[in-house]
Amino acid sequence: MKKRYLVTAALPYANGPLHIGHLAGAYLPADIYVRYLRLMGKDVVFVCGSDEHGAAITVKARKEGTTPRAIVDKYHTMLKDTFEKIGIAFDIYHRTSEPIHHQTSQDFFRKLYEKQEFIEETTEQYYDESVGQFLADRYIVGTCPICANPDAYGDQCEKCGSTLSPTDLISPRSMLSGSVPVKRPTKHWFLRLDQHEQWLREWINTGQADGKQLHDPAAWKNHVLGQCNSWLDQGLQPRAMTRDLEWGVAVPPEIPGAEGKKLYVWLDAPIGYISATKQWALDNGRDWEPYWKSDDTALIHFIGKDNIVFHCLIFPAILKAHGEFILPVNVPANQFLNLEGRKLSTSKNWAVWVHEYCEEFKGQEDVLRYNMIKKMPEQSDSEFTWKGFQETNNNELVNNLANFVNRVLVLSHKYYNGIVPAINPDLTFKSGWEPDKTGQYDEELHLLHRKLEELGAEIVRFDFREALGTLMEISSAGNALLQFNEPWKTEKENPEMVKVVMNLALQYVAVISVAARPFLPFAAEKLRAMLNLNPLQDRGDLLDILNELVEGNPVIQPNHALGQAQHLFGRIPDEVIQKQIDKLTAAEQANQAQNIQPSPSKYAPLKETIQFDDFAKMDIRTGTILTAEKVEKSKKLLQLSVDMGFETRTILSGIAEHFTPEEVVGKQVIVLANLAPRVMMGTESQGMILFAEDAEGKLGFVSPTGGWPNGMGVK
Ligand code: B3M
Ligand code: ZN
Repeated sequence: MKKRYLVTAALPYANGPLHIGHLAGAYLPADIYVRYLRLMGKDVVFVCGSDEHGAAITVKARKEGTTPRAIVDKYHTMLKDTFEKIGIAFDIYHRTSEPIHHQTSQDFFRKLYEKQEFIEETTEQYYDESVGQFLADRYIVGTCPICANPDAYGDQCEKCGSTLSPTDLISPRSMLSGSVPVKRPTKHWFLRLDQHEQWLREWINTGQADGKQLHDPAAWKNHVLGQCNSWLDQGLQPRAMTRDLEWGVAVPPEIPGAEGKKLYVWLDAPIGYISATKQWALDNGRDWEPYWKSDDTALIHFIGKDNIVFHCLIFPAILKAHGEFILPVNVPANQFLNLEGRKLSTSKNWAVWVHEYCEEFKGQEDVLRYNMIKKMPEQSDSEFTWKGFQETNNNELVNNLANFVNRVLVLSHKYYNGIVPAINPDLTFKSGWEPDKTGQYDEELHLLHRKLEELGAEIVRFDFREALGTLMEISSAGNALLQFNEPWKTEKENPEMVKVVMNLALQYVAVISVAARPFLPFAAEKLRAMLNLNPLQDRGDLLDILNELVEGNPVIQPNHALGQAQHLFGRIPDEVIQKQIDKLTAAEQANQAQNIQPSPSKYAPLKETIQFDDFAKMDIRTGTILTAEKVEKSKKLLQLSVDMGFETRTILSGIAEHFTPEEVVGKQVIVLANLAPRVMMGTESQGMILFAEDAEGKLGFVSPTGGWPNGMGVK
């Protein structure tokens, strides 16, 4: 058992608002986990903050004709405010533009530099002569070599999902000026990830490093381990940890060649967890170091699945290379949440923005939390629909929880003037846990104790959907307790038994007022007020009631004066839901309007004019496909062997969704034969096959007529 916990949630880029996918992916699971630890009296620090560097922010600043500072100031404030409104209870929500973060990151870089954890390499990078700036990955766009998407980024093609590097792009152009970039030598510092591959593989799969058992791999999610091992199986390569950028954490100036160089955002951002902890310690007169350097600390990162490699391989390598820091004991990454059958998309405004929700559903923040937990993509992607949101609210929060609480308070005021009745605990009644089960007061309190232990175990193993279900089981059993004993009928003839039933029902409500806290923090506060109990301290409150229940003692005492009943949740009418669905329809129509090409609509816009010399560099040949097979773990790729006349080549082509292997074997094709080879899914692809693509993205073969020999030039 660890002495203390340091829990992090992924630092959101300060270049846009929060949507429900972010909430369900990283922030809500982290909040539930931390709130529970606090209720159990654990020493836990929960850190997050805005990720304010990286090309995504400078690109947005350029697009909006403003500065990166203005962008991050706007969105940091919005993000911080949204997290507060939806009840994510960080101990600190920091930001990486703060000086303490720059200092911390630079100290980290110095340490790795002094320990020779970097190799210095001068490589050819794209440079925009018209702007006078080297181009980071996101600043370069061009044609994807896999699917021929003309607007692929230098690091990723958003159309086919391939991970690219800038030199893979065909006809690269600068995002800054649209001009064709040139290559210039530039020096960067590469972290020797390859040197960490061995211990990372062992640590991920056995939990062991430096002869110590640091974590239990059985407690890690399979999809997390799977993604890490597929990266490890491809072999870890040295990775540049600096960039030529204007905005970011400067490479320590005393290091030769540091001029104009900034830390790669994925080096400085996770260090943001450490600088946030340092700031928290300064703000609270605490010592930050035990939370990051003591083996008694459990370090846990809550993230979405697109950040797994950075949190399970790259950041641990950086922490270990530094030498003074602990490693995470778990990284329970969630999968993705989809919206009305589609992937959430910031750029397409296909999203439910949390700040808009908090505006339009004021006072119903817990309803969104409840729905996000019910639909939490813990092991696989899941789906949010507004209809489902309405049904869940009306059938579960209103008909089960709110209805139960209201009945108990109203009847307690009706029969006992709002005073918790003293009872004879030996009287029996009908238990609410199963039909025809005789209930005995002490035993029922022990049953509540067991349910709370079950709920705790589910939270500790990150089964938050299960844990929410267990909470609602308590409410359902409470409803059944009333339903089976019908106090409204039996109170006259059997008042003493009814006192026991109503007292017990009040124990259920008091237990829920604490156990609901991690999931429904606002409702928990309302329940405390209805019961006229002290507000939760969020420090051991659940541990206290567990200690009472295990002894068969009540949680709310006889003769205690209750507060007034209030409606915990209200029904959501169809028109409210329809309004939200209309908003999404409008977003979809706006997208379609934006995507409609200017007429003639079926032709792609011409690219910018090139010189003959540009074309002359390309060596295009005829070839014939000899064999074709699907590439394991790739939806897009076929691996082809192509007879080039003068040799046979292996070419990976992103056509698996267009043609079966059988359809392409024997086809004569046109091949861009002098395209730099590149490794994809572990195989080197030596060239690119050209296809025609129509307005709907359908591909067609392009080949010379009349059985042309292979290897012949195409001019
Ligand atoms: N901002 C990426 C993201 O928002 C990045 C997370 C950093 S956590 C150190 O997905
Ligand atoms: Zn592509």
